[in-house]
Amino acid sequence: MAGRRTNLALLILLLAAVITGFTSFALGTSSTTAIVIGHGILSLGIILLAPWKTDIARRSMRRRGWAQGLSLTLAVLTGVALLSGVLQTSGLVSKVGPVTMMQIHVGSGIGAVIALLAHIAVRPVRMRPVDLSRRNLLRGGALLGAAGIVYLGIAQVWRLLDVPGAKRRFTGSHEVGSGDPNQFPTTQWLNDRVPVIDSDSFRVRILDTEYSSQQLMAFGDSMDATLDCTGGWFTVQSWQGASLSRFIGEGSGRSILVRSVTGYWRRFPIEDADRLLLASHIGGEPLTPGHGAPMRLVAPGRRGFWWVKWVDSVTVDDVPPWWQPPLPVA
Ligand SMILES: Nc1nc2c(c(=O)[nH]1)N[C@H]1C(S)=C(S)[C@@H](COP(=O)(O)O)O[C@H]1N2
Ligand SMILES: [Mo]
Repeated sequence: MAGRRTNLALLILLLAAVITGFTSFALGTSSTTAIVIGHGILSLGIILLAPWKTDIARRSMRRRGWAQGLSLTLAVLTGVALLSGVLQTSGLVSKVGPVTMMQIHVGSGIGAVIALLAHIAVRPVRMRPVDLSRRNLLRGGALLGAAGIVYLGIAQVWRLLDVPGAKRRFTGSHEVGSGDPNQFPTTQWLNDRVPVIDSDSFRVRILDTEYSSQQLMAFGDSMDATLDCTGGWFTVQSWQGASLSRFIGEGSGRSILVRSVTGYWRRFPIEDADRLLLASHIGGEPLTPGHGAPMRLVAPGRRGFWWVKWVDSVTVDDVPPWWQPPLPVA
């Protein structure tokens, strides 16, 4: 009975941790604070249940074979995801060799879910009415309360040690090189590559007209905005170029499609036109190739993956803005 309860609690916590983790990536606007904190607390709840789970696991050790290997894989992946998550919040170690702490965290997290689904297929956990008894709900509440205290405790330790993670943004990201265009990383979403483009002859097509980067710059629009990558860092910079509202009026369609020469794209609600800047410059200097030269999108309030680089076309159509994968697929 107690074993079943622990297993069920672990299952719910892990799924909830994955859903909140995914959501804080996909949204990342000002409303995500609670989700990011919730992700931390749910995940710490998993650590608190570890002693009970170890007990259950020890008892079922007699069953050998690949099912046991699967359990072990699940335990290791969960452990790595938890450890890398806590380390990520500290900001102390951002890389292990060529991979970032956030990549380890997301990779092991996705791996853990796959192992979990396989584990459930082998050893199903069935819900019973007693699982939702008052007593069990109170137990769940107490567990989350304890996890909340651990969460605050860790935050307090980071503050006392004055580690970089003490000054995180509400998305969980750490600040790098704000105000200095040469001091923040260049990143690609998955495996996109910096294309070779001749900035002088390149033209971006906005609706039906082509513009050079000089022409864009001549519009003279400027905006201070925070680029916040799901990789776990953010930077505040000043960007120059042309606001999309100069070309796109409300009512001309439902969404704005911004495409890169690489094939990467994102779709925005038409109402966002006056909040989106097609930038050719940063801090008054031309963009570097890594940062999206000749022109890249600046999308304040949205996570970095919306900030399409090497933009070659901006079009308007009647496709609803939500008709796209929540995270880029290429
Ligand atoms: N074409 C294209 N644009 C892209 C990406 C990409 O892979 N391809 N990555 C996005 C991601 S995930 C981030 S965080 C920002 C990074 O911008 P930066 O390299 O200037 O820091 O660019 C975005 N724009
Ligand atoms: Mo990113």
